[in-house]
Amino acid sequence: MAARKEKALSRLVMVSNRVIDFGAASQAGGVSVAIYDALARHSGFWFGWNGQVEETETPETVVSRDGNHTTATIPLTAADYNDFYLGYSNSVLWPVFHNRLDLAQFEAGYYSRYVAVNEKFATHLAPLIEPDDVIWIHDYHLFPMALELRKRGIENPIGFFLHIPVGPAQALIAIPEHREIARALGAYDLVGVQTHRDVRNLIDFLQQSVFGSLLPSGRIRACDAEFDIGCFPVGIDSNYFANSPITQDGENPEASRIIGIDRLDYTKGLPQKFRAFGKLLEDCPEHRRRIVLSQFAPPTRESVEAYADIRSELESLSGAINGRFGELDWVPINYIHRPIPRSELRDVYRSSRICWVTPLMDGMNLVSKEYVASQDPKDPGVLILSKFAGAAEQLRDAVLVNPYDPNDMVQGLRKALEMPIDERVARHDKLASIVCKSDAWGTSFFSALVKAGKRRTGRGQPSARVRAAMKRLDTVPKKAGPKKSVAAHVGG
Ligand code: ADQ
Repeated sequence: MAARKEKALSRLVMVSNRVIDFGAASQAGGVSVAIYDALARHSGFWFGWNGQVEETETPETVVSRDGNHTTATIPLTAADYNDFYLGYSNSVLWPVFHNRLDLAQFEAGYYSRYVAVNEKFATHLAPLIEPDDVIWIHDYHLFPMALELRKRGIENPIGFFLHIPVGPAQALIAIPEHREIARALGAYDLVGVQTHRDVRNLIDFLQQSVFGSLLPSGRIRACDAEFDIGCFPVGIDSNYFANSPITQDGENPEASRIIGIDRLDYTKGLPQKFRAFGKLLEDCPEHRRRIVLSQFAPPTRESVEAYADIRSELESLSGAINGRFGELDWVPINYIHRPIPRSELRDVYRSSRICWVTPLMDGMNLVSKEYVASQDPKDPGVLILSKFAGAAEQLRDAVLVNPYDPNDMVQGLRKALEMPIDERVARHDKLASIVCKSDAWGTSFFSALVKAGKRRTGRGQPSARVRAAMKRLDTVPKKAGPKKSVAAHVGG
């Protein structure tokens, strides 16, 4: 296999369902962005699905390089795509982990295909692994990956990071295969989640599902295995976003822009946002003509029914609000159904007076951090953030709102619109200091994983190659970087 000849295939092995084309700006999504940024600082490669559907059960692994990045990918079959990706991953695990049991579709055949694709990934990945590699698996599509890799003799440290939130245990145990999922976690050395809320929910789930217990050492014992659970809030490359020359509301001083940037997903609270915006225009006529809501929301997973529903709901809501309040020279909601090219993102953030982030539940929410990092510190915009986004655990100085409560949403919006400059600057200073520190995500997870791997194998010192990698990571230049990790470990 071509991959075996690749000398550079070692170090940090990132595995996620989907590997993006590094050159394509349109492939928006928080997981890809986070992995891409982390791999820019580590040697290693990224393994996963290439986004193609091909009818072969024995695909070949294709290894390619783009600049410093190396990827190893395989295609999926149509059945994989339907039952593993759209089915079990996005119609069972995604809604349930976001506490939307009402949208879950438990169909026969989904779970067996979910396991089969994890087996397929493991079969193709195992031959690429070298003895000193550190393996980092991402997200809910791949819970069983470590188990499958261990079955194939892989003894390397394997970590898992869940990008989405962990819903309450009562929701999770409604998944018919919840015990299998809990058991699968036991094959990892370290399981990382975004927030302290998620750590609590995950421990609660393990206790209720498989009688897991929290040991005095801080490690978790479940299904004859011991592993660490830690909280590692995902960060962004804040230096990149801090570098925008545009000033606030540059191109249209008449109307202040309120920006929304989300994937079109029912978890993002978009109907709640549109309704609250209509209510503000209704209740506060003085703001009419003075503000525009620009909402970018590219569609994802359109073949899943709940996603088609949200699309038509938003189209009808924006149409109704624009029809009711719009005028010849002013359209209140600018609803754009495609991604912003990444190269334009920071300028759009910087030229927007407010960023309005309203998820009903979200693992972290990178948009909120990107907006903060993009602001002019002397004349910053205001972040309005749902208290149910993981980011709200860190970004306490945003204007925090409850997206379920229209009155609270309108009040938050008014507060942001009317906020005096000194308060904007004071809040932004505090937010920016936290966002700058969040660059340490990849480094802190990697270091914790290496340590957790040693605990499992009882091995002494890490090898020279792992030590060199850790040293390199410690010397990554940071803007105002703290040496200590922002992660708060439960285990060790
Ligand atoms: P997402 O649900 O995709 O991520 P988010 O964290 O907001 O959500 O990340 C979105 C990323 O994609 C951002 O970097 C953003 O700039 C980009 N993006 C989103 N919409 C875009 C658009 N319209 N045009 C261009 N770019 C767009 C998942 C979890 C989150 C978690 C991340 C990372 O659901 O909770 O924060 O992973 O762990």
